[in-house]
Amino acid sequence: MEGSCNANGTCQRSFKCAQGEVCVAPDNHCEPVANSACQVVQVELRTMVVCDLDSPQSFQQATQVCQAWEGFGLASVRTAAEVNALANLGDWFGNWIGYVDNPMVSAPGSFVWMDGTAPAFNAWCIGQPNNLFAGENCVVMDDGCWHDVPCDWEKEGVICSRPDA
Ligand SMILES: [Ca+2]
Repeated sequence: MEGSCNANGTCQRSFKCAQGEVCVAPDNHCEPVANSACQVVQVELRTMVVCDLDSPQSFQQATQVCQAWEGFGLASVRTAAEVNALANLGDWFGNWIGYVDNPMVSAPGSFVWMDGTAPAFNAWCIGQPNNLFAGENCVVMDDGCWHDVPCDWEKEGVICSRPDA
């Protein structure tokens, strides 16, 4: 549908591309997301997008992968049931999620969810977080538990969710 999104490629507030489509500039139309490595999955009561990409991506790039899906960002994971549901999805070698150690908003080592979810639940792997490389401010979910890792590490797995669902 042409003219449905803004010149910068983002959808207008009143219009959303169909699930699995993104707004594409400069014609401002919706078309299927180029990377078919992403799939929409139901995780407990939430809708998530799980990607097993063809090439490794940094945390920053993974954020953009999620933002290509209207309304989505890197995922929050809120319950053990969600962790279990996600454990065998995505990429075997790790999946970026939206949990970050941001010294600007909390003490070092205090991770926060990018979508504002209260950090009441965690699923750290044994011995994590350990800030091993003196700056492990991003988090990868791998085989059902979480590791803090440097944000410039590259992973093929990306998990996205919406803040309100
Ligand atoms: Ca670590």
